Amino acid sequence: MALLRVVAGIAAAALVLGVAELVAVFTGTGSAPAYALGATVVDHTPDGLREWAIQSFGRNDKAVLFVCMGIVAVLVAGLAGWFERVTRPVGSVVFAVFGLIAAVIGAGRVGGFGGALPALIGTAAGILALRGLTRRIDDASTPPGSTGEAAAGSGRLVGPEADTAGGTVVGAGATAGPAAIRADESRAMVSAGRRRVLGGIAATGVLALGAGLAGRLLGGARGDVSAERATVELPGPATPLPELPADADLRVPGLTPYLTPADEFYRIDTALIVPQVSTADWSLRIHGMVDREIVLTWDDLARRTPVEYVVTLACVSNPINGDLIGNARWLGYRLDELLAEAGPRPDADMVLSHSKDGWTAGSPLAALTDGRDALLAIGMNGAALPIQHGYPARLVVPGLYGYVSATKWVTELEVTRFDQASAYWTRRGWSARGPIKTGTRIDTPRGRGRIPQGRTTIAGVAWAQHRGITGVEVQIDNGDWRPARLSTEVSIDTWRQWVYDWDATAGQHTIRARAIDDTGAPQTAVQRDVIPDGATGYPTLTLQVA
Ligand SMILES: Nc1nc2c(c(=O)[nH]1)N[C@H]1C(S)=C(S)[C@@H](COP(=O)(O)O)O[C@H]1N2
Ligand SMILES: [Mo]
Repeated sequence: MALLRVVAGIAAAALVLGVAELVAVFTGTGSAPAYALGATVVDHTPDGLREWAIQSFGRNDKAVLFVCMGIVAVLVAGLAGWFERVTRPVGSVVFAVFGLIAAVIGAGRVGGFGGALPALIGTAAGILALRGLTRRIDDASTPPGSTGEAAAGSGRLVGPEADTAGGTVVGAGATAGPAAIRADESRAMVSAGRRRVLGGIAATGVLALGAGLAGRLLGGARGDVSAERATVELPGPATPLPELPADADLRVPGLTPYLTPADEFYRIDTALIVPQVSTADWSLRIHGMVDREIVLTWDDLARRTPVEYVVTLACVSNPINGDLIGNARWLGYRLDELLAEAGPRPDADMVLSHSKDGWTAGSPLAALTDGRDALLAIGMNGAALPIQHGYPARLVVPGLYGYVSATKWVTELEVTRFDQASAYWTRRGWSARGPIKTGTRIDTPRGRGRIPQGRTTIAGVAWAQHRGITGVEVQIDNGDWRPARLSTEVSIDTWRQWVYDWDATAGQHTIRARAIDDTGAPQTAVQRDVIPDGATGYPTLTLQVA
């Protein structure tokens, strides 16, 4: 019966989540406890652990989070079920405590009592199920009538389990005569009871699954904007992007292409459920330290003419030789023009951009107004923004790491000051300012592999957004730094490919690369971690040449 109690606890907890998922269809996806708790964990994960998770699991970091939460939930629910008794509802109390916490968090995330409903109603259903299942288990452990009669016959209680409510174990066969018959009867009743328990658990499981699936389907269908995105019409840019120079992409095997396809573009955000924002509901409010607050709707944007630029976006969490960087064509509206319409006050120095899901980035006002191609982007590589990359609108600012500039699902630009406001990651220990550091990556040869002797192409990409790359140098085994050949520069806002031909000799070799930006000085050799404002150091590759 102990195992059944554990399973009953887990089934009841599944019912909590399933019912909550269904209620959340009406109160908003953000209020489902699994999501609300997960998002809270994301917001409060210590930096070291988060970086480790991003770097170990990459794109799967969110899946790993949910699996870990699932394991904890199963353990807690199992224990709650194990300890629950009809006369001693410890497990129910555990459910209630977790349910209340989830309700408070859900209300907080959705901003209202409605957000508490999924957890409250789900928990109520779960506790009812747990009570019902426990009653059946307790009954099955102590068949009705057996107590008095057996006690009369043998002076002890008959019960097959040690965990009956107040019962002691007795070997039913140990008593002879009429008592043994009664024990047989009670054994039959026990197995009938056991069937009732199993039936109850199965029914709870089916209900949980049904409610959860229905919730997911209805909720997903309700908010999903992928159909809208597929048909949304984007205006053409004022001037079409000029053809890329022929040698902007050197097309070397193993080398990252100059333009990153949208479906290969790295994705980083705190969103456990990708926000679904319809153009009909979207607007951008520019407010704070401005002369005139303005609100732009999607239709307002449609009356303007967009521009298109190529910009290389990079994540501050990108380790040396990492792939949290990508280059795309962005279609959008110049932020300097939009901000000018609102008229930022002279003493403002920061724009705190807010997303639909409550995330924020703090960009220097100067970086958005100094003439660089900072955009409110609505298109990526010739199509509407992919939902994961911020549909319908996001920010793209050349030269700033994403965490201080690239707000996806953007809804507000709050003009303010660095000494008055701080953004999501700054509150968690990252630098308030995040200019992109000059960097390079070796793309090929990859890994610690073996390569054959002879002519070998070493190649990679280098970036120093909004300053520009003027050179890349390669060093073999602590030898002299030698210049690599660069692809044609498209703009100072995008990365450049580089290639170095090497005559590989047998043995082990260490290869390093370093980029040179417009200052003429190579990037720093000092090795530093990504926290608080981006990694530094040379990418290094060790090779065995056969
Ligand atoms: N709403 C929202 N926007 C966000 C983030 C986020 O967590 N939430 N992360 C930022 C970070 S850290 C980076 S590096 C870029 C990544 O953009 P991408 O996912 O389109 O590559 O988005 C930025 N915009
Ligand atoms: Mo990032």
